[in-house]
Amino acid sequence: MSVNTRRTAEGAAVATQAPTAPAAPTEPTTPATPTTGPITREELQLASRNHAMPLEMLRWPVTPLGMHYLLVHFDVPQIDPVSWRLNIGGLVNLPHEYTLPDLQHRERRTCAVTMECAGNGRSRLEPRPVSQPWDQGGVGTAEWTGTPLAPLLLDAGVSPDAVELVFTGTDRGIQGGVEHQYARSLTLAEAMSDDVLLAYEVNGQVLPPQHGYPVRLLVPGWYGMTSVKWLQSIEAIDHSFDGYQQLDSYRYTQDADDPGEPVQWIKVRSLMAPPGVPDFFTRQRTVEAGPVQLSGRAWSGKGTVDSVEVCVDGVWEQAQLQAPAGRHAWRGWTFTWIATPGSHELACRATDSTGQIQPETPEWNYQGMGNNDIQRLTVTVRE
Ligand SMILES: Nc1nc2c(c(=O)[nH]1)N[C@H]1C(S)=C(S)[C@@H](COP(=O)(O)O)O[C@H]1N2
Ligand SMILES: [Mo]
Repeated sequence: MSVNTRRTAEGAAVATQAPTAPAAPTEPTTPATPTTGPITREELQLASRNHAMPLEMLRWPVTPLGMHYLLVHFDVPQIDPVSWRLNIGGLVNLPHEYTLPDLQHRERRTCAVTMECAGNGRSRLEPRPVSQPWDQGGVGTAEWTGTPLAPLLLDAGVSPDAVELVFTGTDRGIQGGVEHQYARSLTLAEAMSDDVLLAYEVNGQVLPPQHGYPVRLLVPGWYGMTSVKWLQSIEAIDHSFDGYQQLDSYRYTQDADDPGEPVQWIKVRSLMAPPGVPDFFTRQRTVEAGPVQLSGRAWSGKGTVDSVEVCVDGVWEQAQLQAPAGRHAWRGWTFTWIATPGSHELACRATDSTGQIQPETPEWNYQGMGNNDIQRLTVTVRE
């Protein structure tokens, strides 16, 4: 398989050659090359389809539905729940076909999970990878309800020859010149983790169409691309999955030809709910002088958040931490700031139990993945 310049960021159209396909794909119009230029019409188109969580929603421990971020590569499919089936097959002893009620009648579990798009923070890189141009709001926490995946895999009897499971969604489109259904894989061990769910409800409601109705995979701790929406099949295979969303996209790479490393666990990050009142156009903040309660949330996919620090005009101090809403959910933090008149710079950063800390400046990569750089905001304090 010729990968040529196929490796690109999430959602980006890319100048590419057809790998070995007989018919050349339609020539994409946007170059994938990172740019320092203004936001393009294609980026605006993606940004308005795939909305962020407004940062004031950090005040809620569970993000209200509709305020959770959204990322859809292709079109939201329209799925008839009556004819919908989930197929489990490939290298298994007993292939299964499940209806929605079949899954709903199995063990039911609810879990608060912080999900973040791997491309969150992408537009803050320089030069900027041309794709969904997230600033910082590509994150949210929801209470997902579903059935654990592991018992379904045990029922299917995955063959000892199987090394990975491929999760395929119903949605189809073209990315990097390759037409495919959205699909991602996990190793058998990863898929058997007790945390992994097939979710059919979110925040106590039926999954809305945009979040994967009727059933999505949910892999807590991993960046969002792993949690395949509109799930249609799970297939056990005896090799490493080489689908576009696995091998070409979601890699930490330095250029178009670098195979790089796979994007997996969510890096440590904290964000602050912007204090005071915003300016409509610039979003700059204004607060009254005196004690100001700063607050926000912090999370890490692999470890647990051990500390959050707040920086006022270059001086770091510890914030107070709250208990997380769940093992895979963010935890709240607060900090009382005595605001004095003038202009001030605020920042926050988290450290997790694996020793990861947020970087001062973004760590650049070609696809704009996993940028967890420190949030900074300028606040004007009035007498
Ligand atoms: N089938 C399918 N699953 C998908 C996607 C997609 O486009 N198609 N996008 C992925 C990405 S990149 C992210 S970040 C999350 C977003 O989930 P949400 O829109 O429910 O927040 O879904 C993932 N699952
Ligand atoms: Mo994503």
